[in-house]
Order: sequence, then C-alpha cells, then structure tokens
Amino acid sequence: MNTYGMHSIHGRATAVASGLKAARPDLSVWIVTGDGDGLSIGGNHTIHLLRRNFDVNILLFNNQIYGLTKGQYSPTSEENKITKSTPMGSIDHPFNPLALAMGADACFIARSMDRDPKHLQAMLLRSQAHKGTSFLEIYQNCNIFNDGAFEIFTEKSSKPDEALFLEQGKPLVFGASQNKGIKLDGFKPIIVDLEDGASKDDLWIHDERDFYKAQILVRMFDDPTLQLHLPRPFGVFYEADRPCYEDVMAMQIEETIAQKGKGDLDKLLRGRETWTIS
Ligand SMILES: Cc1ncc(C[n+]2csc(CCOP(=O)(O)OP(=O)(O)O)c2C)c(N)n1
Ligand SMILES: [Mg+2]
Repeated sequence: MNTYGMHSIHGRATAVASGLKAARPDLSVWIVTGDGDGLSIGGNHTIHLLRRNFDVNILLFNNQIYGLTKGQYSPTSEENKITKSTPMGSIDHPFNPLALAMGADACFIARSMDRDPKHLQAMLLRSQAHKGTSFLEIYQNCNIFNDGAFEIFTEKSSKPDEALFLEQGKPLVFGASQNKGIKLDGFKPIIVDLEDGASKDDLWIHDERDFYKAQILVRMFDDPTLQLHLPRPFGVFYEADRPCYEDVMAMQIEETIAQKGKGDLDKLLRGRETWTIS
C-alpha cells in the first residue's frame, strides 16, 4: 500500500484524525481502533466524531477484550466475564457498538468479521466509498486472551444459522439452504421457516436507507426477555447523506475571508490592547 500511518495516544485516534482531515481534506484517513480504544478510553471522542461527520473511516476491531494489556474485560465483554481484572465475573452491562453509533447519528454503519476476508473486503470498499464518517465493526478473534468469542459466526458448522448477511433490496434470509427468513411482527423481528409454509414475499426487505428499520437491525442480538435467539446481521446496516464537517468549515472560512479579508494571526494574538508592566 502506498500509505502512511501514525500512532496517536490511546483512545485519541479519532481526535487526531479529525484534525488531520480538517487540515488535509485531500487525504483518505483511516482510524484503526479496538473495543477498548474506541469505546472505553476513547468513547467520548468516537461519539463526537460520528456526530461531526468528518469524511474518515473507522475500523473498530472488536475482540471483546483488552488484548494488548493481556486480557482485562472491555466495554464489549459479555456480562459475568472472568478476567484478571474481574476474577468473580464482570458486573457491567456491555455496549452494543452499532447501537451506540446509531445513537450518535452515524451516517454509515456496517459489520464484518476477520474470518470472512471477501466480505470484509467488500465492507472496506463500501466504507471508502461513503462520503462521511464510516463506522465498520469487525468481529476479531483474540486467540490468546479471548479465543473463540465469535466462533459461532465464523465456524462452517454454525455460521449459516448464526450469521445473516444483509444485501440491499433483498429479503433477510439465512440457514444452510437459505431456508429461514426474518419477518417483522410490528417492531419485533421473528424467524420464519421457508420450508414450512412461510413465503419469501412476507420477509423483511433490507433497505440501507431506512432509518427506522436500522434501529431494529442494530439491536438484533439474542433477546432474553422474549427468549428469542436471533441470527446476527453482517453487512451495511445503514447509510445516509449529511454534510461533512471539513467541507462546511472550508466554506465558512472562505465566506468569512470574502467578507472581512484575510486575517492576521499575530494581530489576533496580540489582541486589541497591550500594557507595559514596569
Ligand atoms: C493513555 C493510556 N492508557 C492506558 C494504556 C494501556 N493500554 C494499552 S492498549 C489498552 C487496551 C486496548 O484494548 P483494545 O482497544 O480493545 O485493543 P486490543 O489490544 O484488544 O486489540 C490499554 C488499556 C495506554 N497505552 N495509554
Ligand atoms: Mg480489544
């Protein structure tokens, strides 16, 4: 790759990338972050980047653990997680990264996984093509400190029943022989059997531009209250167009210069009044 990378402070890649994009809007800027980095120490910066909508790309590698520091629980670790920092099991409720992004008005929300390089490649291209901040969550195995966290979605034997691949304009189908589908019962997603009377015509048709359905999709996890086990969606959940921060900022600067002329930084720093202390 003809590229240049820089390490910033833990959790602040989003802030550094925002500054970089503001100064150099011509660059293609990618933020490579983790569940700890992007949602714990840098959680605040992540949500503000999403609402500001700089045209940058976030790759959130979610392994549900602090890997580098040797296995402490993270804000995406499941409840009751036993780690060195939670020897009796964690008692925090985890973040749902895509629901958090939705709540911060992100304009591009997608999920992929490390063990499906074809799908991941397609999602990287979609992230790149989107004008605005893209938020791509990537399920990633940490073979040392959290091995097998996403096994049910990546193993050949369970993947067809557990992973649901979203495609624009297509019905939500899954299963080894594409024999199961998702239907909406009011606001609740329910599983129907296409080999047992259910028709494809009744299924939920995926529309990346549907803001309301995206709210349901990002919440498609197991539902303990309904005792419902749902497949986990992968793909582009939501895309919308909203002006980018750096473009509006450039316009504002241009208009102000047209009205008031070019500023003088030295003059501004010196201020209107000076005193001589004797
Ligand atoms: C300011 C600061 N605080 C704490 C740390 C220690 N630290 C380094 S990586 C890390 C957590 C990383 O977790 P995650 O972002 O999930 O990445 P992973 O290693 O799992 O890929 C922490 C707490 C640090 N390097 N800098
Ligand atoms: Mg991690």
